[in-house]
Amino acid sequence: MSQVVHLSSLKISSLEAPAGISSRADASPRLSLATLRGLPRTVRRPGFDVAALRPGILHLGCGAFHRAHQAVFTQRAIEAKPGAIPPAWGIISASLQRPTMRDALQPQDGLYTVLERGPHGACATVVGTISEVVFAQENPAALLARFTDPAIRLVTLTVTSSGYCLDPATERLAVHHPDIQKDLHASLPSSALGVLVAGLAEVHKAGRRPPVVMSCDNLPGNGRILRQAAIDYAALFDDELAGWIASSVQFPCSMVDRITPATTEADLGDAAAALGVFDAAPVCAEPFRQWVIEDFAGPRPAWEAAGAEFVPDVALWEASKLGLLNGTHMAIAYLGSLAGMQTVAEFVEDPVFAAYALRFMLAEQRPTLPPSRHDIGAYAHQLLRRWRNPGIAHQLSRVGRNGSEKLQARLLASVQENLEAGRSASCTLLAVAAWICCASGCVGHGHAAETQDPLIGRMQALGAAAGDDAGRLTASVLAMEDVFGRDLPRLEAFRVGLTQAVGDLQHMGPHATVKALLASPKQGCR
Ligand code: CS2
Repeated sequence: MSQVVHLSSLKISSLEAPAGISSRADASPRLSLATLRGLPRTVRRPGFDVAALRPGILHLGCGAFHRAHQAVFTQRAIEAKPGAIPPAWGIISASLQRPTMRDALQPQDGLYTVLERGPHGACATVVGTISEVVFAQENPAALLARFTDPAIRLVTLTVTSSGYCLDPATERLAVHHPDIQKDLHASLPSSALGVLVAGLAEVHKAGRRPPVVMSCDNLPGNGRILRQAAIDYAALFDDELAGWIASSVQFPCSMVDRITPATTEADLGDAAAALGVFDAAPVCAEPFRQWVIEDFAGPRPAWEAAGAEFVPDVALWEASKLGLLNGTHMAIAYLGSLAGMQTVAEFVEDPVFAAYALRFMLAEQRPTLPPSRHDIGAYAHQLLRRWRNPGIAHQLSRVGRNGSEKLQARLLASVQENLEAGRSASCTLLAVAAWICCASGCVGHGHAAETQDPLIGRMQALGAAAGDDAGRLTASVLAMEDVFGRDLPRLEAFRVGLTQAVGDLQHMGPHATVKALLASPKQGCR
């Protein structure tokens, strides 16, 4: 049973913890197997022998989301099967880009704290399922050796949509992507796709049964996309391997959900206060967590005992989550930034913006979902409650990162479908327009905010050339085929609506623009 601890501070600093380790690490004793037993009783500890845990999963991308989601589900699943001695399903987690997590977790024997923050308080749980962290760039050979260990039955990924190195127009591997090119010329790979295919190649060479490979990223049909990207990568040098991956490796799709903001200095302080020892890698998350996984064959943790659902097809869950949660997140990130706000909660506390978010979800995303018995109205209202959670300071700057790579699945697909069906898409057009204003720097009466995006240089140049001419800005941005494709910019209703929305945002600012939009006739919003 978890116990609620009222942690010293629920006020969140906007400062991200520098490199995950603070100077306080030197002064206090550290969270580790040695200090685990002495933790206060208010802290929930792993209900199994952490030191005896045997690895069964290799994970690529040891970020905050993985540690707040899959590692927690796995801990609960192991706890639900006390008979398995010594317990299996420890996770070997690979950091692909930075050594930060390896450096933070290694001295802690892989242990870290999840600070679960709800509206009425927080509780601290120490998670013990990460058996080892490997930094791929420093030690690709070690990572490959772990991959080919026959005990590894599952390979999972959280590398964000950018980590798949996809061509947005085709959703196939972008062969000329610098990370892919670098890997193709290196003796050992370090990109997610490179590591995955090199690992599978070794397993194939050894004539062994391949592990099940599961994407846990927010992409539509994430398993199918990953499977195709792995086949494309392998086909660059070995057709036979590509064929074996296509015929023998399972890539189930999955829908993952838990709001997990970046760890802040305040979180480090709260974790230390709850534990009485220093933890360099705490992660904070909302109480809600969901995982819907496409059925697959083969051994796995009893994740269903931890609340995961196994279903024949995750498409509906995926579509609702991407459209309603992740799509609205983008609208919130850019409109909220233009309004000078910092967090998702701040945005949905404003009644005008909250009404906009609801209309966006119910009138524009709902009609594009596959037919089902799911209560999408209830889902949308639950999302509003989750976003309002005062314990979670989800930074708009973080939610709005890499928008150019996320627009297609989260906003553009539904705009196109709605406009082609003759339905309204004005809320979604406004969200796309807000991204254009933020990324180009042409914010008019809105607040300027730093936007992180791989295309930021191109967007800023287009903004500088267009000045305050909304028509010119929109036309030049729509010519970016790698973001908008060819078909959508040809739709007159899209071009005209988007130009109007960019102009309105620049002249009236986000709040007055949203108010005016809400005054226009409603469609299907309950
Ligand atoms: C967010 C997601 O940053 C983003 O793109 O929309 O990280 C979101 O918080 C998670 O998918 C919630 O499960």
